Parts: sequence; structure tokens; C-alpha cells
Amino acid sequence: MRQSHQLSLVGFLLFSLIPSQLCTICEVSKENFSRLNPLINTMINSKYSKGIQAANVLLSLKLVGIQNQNLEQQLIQQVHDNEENKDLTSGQLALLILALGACQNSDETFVYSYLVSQLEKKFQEEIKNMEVHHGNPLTNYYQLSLDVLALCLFNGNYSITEVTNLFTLENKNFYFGGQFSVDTGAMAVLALTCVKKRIVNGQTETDEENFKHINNHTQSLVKKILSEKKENGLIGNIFSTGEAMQALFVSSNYYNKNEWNCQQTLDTVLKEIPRGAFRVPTAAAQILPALMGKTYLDLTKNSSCASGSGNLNISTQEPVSVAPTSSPSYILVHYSVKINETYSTNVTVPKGSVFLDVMEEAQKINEAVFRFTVVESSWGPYITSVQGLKANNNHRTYWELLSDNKPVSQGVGSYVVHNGEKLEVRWSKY
Ligand code: CBY
Repeated sequence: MRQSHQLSLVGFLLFSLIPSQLCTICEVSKENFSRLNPLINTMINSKYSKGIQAANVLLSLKLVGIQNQNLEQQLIQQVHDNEENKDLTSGQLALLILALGACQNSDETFVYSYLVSQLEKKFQEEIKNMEVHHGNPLTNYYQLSLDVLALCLFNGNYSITEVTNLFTLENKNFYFGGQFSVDTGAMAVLALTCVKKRIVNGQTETDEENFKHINNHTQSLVKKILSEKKENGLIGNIFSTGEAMQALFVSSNYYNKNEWNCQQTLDTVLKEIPRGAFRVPTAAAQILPALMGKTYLDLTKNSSCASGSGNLNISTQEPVSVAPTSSPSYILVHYSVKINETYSTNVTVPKGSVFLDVMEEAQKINEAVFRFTVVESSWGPYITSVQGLKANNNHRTYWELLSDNKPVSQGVGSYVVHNGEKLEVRWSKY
């Protein structure tokens, strides 16, 4: 009785707040499909040393309807090899579930239900850490959003009240150094939209109050994402645009048509593909679904996964590598490590070197001052410590990369350095 009462209220709210379930999508037209080939080639031809790097790629390929048995096997192997998945962060496990669970029939998804229970635990550990460490999760809100999304899509347990309280726009975890993280906001919108849909469809129960809050949070996040739209149509930067597009696709009833010119965003992204912006497989994986008009919420719709590949005419030639010049010319850069004091040196590296090469050269010059450690992330190498001083999520500390005093927008493995540049790794707080 009480339940049906709640549902009727929810139904009323639905019709008053969401006049239509319209989903505005703009996508690459058939004539332009070949412009996506570099993305698909990058994803298919890259070697994935760790299974988890492949998760994002597999997920993306499945969404646009491309099968890749190889990658799928690699991931399944990883799942069998370490059954407890102790070394995975919550978001990595969520991605694994999304990738393996995508486009399956219901009996197959059942096989992975133990992964979903592991994720429930990891999500709780994130929340516990926030309680103990001044609201700082073990990882970050991008990963918490992935957690909620995977739990929501694959029938895991989570408390709606907890989710409602976590994802308010005011929460500091949406910001890094005062700057709103579009990637994080977009992933949160996708997660909240999934939760909202389940409530509306009567698959999850909640009260009117929570439902109203979820709507309001989504609304403010969408507004904030739109406020990060640049003149050329990118939202945040080139790397956050794909996920921002997905968020805007599923939330079109929260903004007016004239607030976002989707076609302009699409055109700008398409122009960036041949310039090599998406050479990192994860970058390609995160942009492709949106370009094909897909979102992570389509993952459990079988029909959506099957279509698409028939239309994409994929040519899987090896990516054309730029032939290195026979005699490398060298460039000189200035490199510093800044903690309180600044430690500097000049470094000579071959032209075309990346930030990491400079750090390695500096380390050879002075091990005590310039030694550092890296871990492999889905975007490539990530610096975890310099001079033995370790980044710590509980304290929101990290090693920031700068060029000529401005933060760079790529990681150490991708950022190509230039002659005369002033590079710095700085002990910072986000
Ligand atoms: N993924 C994650 O957990 C990462 C989430 C993410 C929001 C991510 C960007 C977005 C995405 N789409 O994946 C993110 N970065 C986070 C959370 C962080 C923080 C990591 C610590 C934590 N609490 O988890 C932190 C410290 C604020 C951070 N990113 C730092 C950096 C710098 C790394 C420097 C280093 N020590 O190696 C750097 C290089 C910025 C700088 N100038 O110092 C940085 N991030 C960049 C550039 C990026 C973009 C990478 C783009 C690229 N082509 O390489 C990014 C896509 C990303 C990865 N960060 Co962070 C953001 C963007 O530009 N749109 C889930 C997991 C399962 O994969």
C-alpha cells in the first residue's frame, strides 16, 4: 500500500519535472564513418600490458558494435587469475564489470554477479574512507560515479540516500585545485541518470525527497558542465568532451536546445582526430561512443550493442607510424622539481621526447634529487613519488606537471617536450 503510494508520487513528479524522456543525440553521419578509423585502429592495434587498460577499450568497442574476442579473453583471464581483485581500485573493478557485462544476455551476466558483490564492498570502503579522512575517498569521485553506474546497471546494492548525499555540486570532490572537473561531473550525471531511471521504472524504491534531490543534483551538474563549454564547442578540454557529450545526451530535458550546439562540438572533435589527439587508447575509447551517439547507459540494452558494426567499415591496418629521422637532433630543456625549494637542471634529450624521458635523464644526472616512481594508469604512466615524497589521496596531494608555469593537459608518457621549454614537477594539493 505504502509502496504504491510512493510510486504514484514518483509518477506525478516524473510528469511534472520531466515532460518527455527525449534524448537529444547528434552523431557522425555514415559518410563520415571513415574519419573514425584512426580511433578504432588505435584501440584494436595497441598492446595492453595490464588487463585493466583494456577494459575501457572493450567497453567502448562493444558499445559501437565491434567484437574483439582477444580483448575479452584477456579480461576474463585477469578475472580468473585474481579472483579477489584485491589490487583493483573501485573504479577499475566497475569498468571491468561494465566491459564484461556489456551486451550480454541475462544468464551470462549472472556469471559476473560475484564481481558486483565485490564492487558493493569497495564502494562502501570508499565511503568509509570519506568518513575517516575529511571527506576524501580512497580514489576520487570519477571512480565513485563509475561504481554507482556499474551497481545501478548490473543490479548491485547501494543506498539511494547515500548516493543522494554524496553527489551534491558543492562537494569538493568535483573540483581539482578549485577547477570543476568536467570528466567527473559527466560521469556523475550518467550515474545519477541511471539511478533516476530505475526509480521511475519502479525497479528501485525511494521517497519523494531523495528523488527530488537526485533531479536537482543532476540539473546543477548539467548546468556546470555547460558552463565549461568553450568557443570551439569543446566541453572542458578535448579529453573530457566525449563523456560530457554522453552526459548531455541523457540529460537533454535539463537544458534548452539553444544552450548546446552538439554539431559544433562534434565537428571540432572530428578535426582533432587526424591531429593525433586520441593516440592514447583510453582517449580513443572515451571519445568514440559519443561520436556514434551512444552512452554508457546503453550498455545493458542488447539492441543498442548489436547495431552499429554493420555500418562501420573498419579497416584494421597498423597505424601509420611517423618514420623517425635517421640522425636524431637534440633539444635542451630546463627541468625542476619543486617541493618548498626548487631543484633544477638542464637536460638534453632527442627531439620528440616526452616529459618522462626528461625525468629519466635528470634522474641519471642526480639520482638523489631527481629520483621518482611511476605506476601504469589507464592513461599511461602516472608519477606517484619524487625524491621519495609520495602522493596521497587522503591528503589530496599529488605531483603536478607544468610547462612554463602552466599545468599541462597530458600525462608524462604523452606530453612531447620542446626546445627551450621550462618543465616542472611540483608538489601540489588538489
Ligand atoms: N580514472 C581516474 O581515476 C582518473 C579520473 C580523472 C578525473 C581523469 C583525469 C578523467 C578521466 N577521463 O579519466 C583524473 N584525472 C583524476 C581524478 C586526477 C587526480 C588523481 C588522484 C586521485 N584522487 O584519484 C589528480 C591528482 C587531480 C590528477 N588527475 C592529476 C593529473 C596530473 C597527473 C600528473 C602525474 N602525477 O603524473 C595531470 C597530468 C595534470 C597535471 N598537469 O599535473 C592529469 N591528471 C591529467 C592531464 C589528466 C587528463 C589526462 C589527459 C591525457 N591525454 O593524458 C585527464 C583525462 C585525467 C586522466 N587527468 Co588527472 C583529465 C582531462 O584532461 N580531461 C578511472 C580509472 C579506472 O581509469
